[in-house]
Amino acid sequence: MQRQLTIILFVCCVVLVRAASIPIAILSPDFGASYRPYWSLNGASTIVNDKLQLTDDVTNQSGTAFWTGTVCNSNGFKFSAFFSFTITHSGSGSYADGLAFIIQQYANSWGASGGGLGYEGLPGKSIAIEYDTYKNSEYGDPDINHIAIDFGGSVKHPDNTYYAKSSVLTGAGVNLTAGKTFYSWIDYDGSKLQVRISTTTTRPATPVLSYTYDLASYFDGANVYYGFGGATGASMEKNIINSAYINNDYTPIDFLSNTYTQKTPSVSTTNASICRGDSYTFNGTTYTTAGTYAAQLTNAVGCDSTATLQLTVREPSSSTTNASICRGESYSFNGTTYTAAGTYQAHGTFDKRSWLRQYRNVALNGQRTEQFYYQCFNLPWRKLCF
Ligand SMILES: [Ca+2]
Ligand SMILES: [Ca+2]
Repeated sequence: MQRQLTIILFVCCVVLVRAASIPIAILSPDFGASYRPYWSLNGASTIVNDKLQLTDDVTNQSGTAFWTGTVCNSNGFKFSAFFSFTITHSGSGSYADGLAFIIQQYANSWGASGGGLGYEGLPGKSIAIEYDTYKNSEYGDPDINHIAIDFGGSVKHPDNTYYAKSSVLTGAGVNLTAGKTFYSWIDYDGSKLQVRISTTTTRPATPVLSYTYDLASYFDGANVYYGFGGATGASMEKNIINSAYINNDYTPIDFLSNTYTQKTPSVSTTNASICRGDSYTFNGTTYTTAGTYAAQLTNAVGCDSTATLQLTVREPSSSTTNASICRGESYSFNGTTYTAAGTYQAHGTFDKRSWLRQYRNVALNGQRTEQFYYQCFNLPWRKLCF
């Protein structure tokens, strides 16, 4: 009896620890062939060994990479991000300058090298979480090992509420200039933006940086691009992003409890056909020619949605019926009765069933000569051509 009970408990435990699969906005476990097409690479950025190399270990480099599709953070601009990065330097000189996680309005820009971290000077509204390995006193850097939040393309730190300095990071076991791989979580719950970092994939309970800010008001509901920047200056380092997981909701990434899948893009396709001369109205626009037309819409949850119309135009068909009658008789053609000689035209939608009836009537009337001119026609039982 004791043996049987033990087995039942084991089965229950297996069910409880099964990982949930969560669709997220950006899934890039690496930057290889399956994921490379989703990234826009700018400046010095390139893909090396299926990793995103923002800069090589050479001087005066600047590079960024952004997910090519915009992301909608409609629910109070909440988001959760997780990424892995590696910073190495082979020489004896100091590390410089660092890398940054960036949210901005453009996908094809990159900022200044050196202390600019590939972020400084980006146009429009943006925020960055920087992982800074070089002390730039002119920017208010506290040391060579700090994490900070930046706004609007500026890497200046107004005060110490914007950064976690080296003593905080070393307290979490993190030295950005140790040549190691790190794992970082950035979560925004609609009020507080928190940054966690570790040398393992287990999300730490305590953030190293917490900053309260109204990002929904700052970005004013705009869709944004997510990506990374990195830079070197007179000193250098290799800045590598190994993986990136980003969701447009507050869903802290937890690999112990969950697995992740790519969320289906919000797109739809409508196939329609019209006769030449007719028109088709799609999302408020009227089309008369064949083509593929895209409309950018806003879906039910306030996010961008792409609707595509694939419109084909059917060419009109024509036929000629030669008929003869004796004087005093009449001839009915497409619903109209004729008694005089002449050429008459009728326009309408070709109806296969009525044409078939007409063809059969002629076959039964041996006294009249009638000819039908049609292109090939697929009858239910055979193909006829005239
Ligand atoms: Ca710096
Ligand atoms: Ca800094």
